[in-house]
Amino acid sequence: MQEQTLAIIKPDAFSRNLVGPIIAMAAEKQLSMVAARLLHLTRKEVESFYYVHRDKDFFESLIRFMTEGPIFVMVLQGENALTVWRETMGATDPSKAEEGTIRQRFGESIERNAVHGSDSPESARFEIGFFFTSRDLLEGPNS
Ligand code: FUP
Repeated sequence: MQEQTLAIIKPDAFSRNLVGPIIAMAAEKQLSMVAARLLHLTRKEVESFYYVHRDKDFFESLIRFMTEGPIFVMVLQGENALTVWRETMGATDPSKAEEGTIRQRFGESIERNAVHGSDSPESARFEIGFFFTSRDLLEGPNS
């Protein structure tokens, strides 16, 4: 099934110039970029994006991290894109991530874990809509 997922290269990876290597890893898995933006999130934006985690004790720290520098946000499209991208990222905690995954290679901690990927079709819809309009998508419903 062709799917679209929202992927973020987080401030830790962006600041270490890892956008290129991470995009290359997506391409190797046949995931195509159909939209992309560079931006530096505000506190309010991170609070909304990570709304489901608002009651967690790591929330404050997560906001500080996600606002510390620019991020690269993209929509990846391909066969089973959600699962394929999550497998390419590896486990949330880099110390538990499989060999060769992005988080195992580039993640520094459970918080500074290099990348984000939508975890369900519902969150993919919300997250893509959070950053992009259908006009931004190369192969969206309006193209
Ligand atoms: P994931 O879907 O793998 O990104 O993981 P979660 O949705 O569980 O968590 C979202 C983000 O919250 C993680 F990417 C990093 C942060 N987090 C922490 O900082 N500490 C934790 O213990 C768990 C998650």
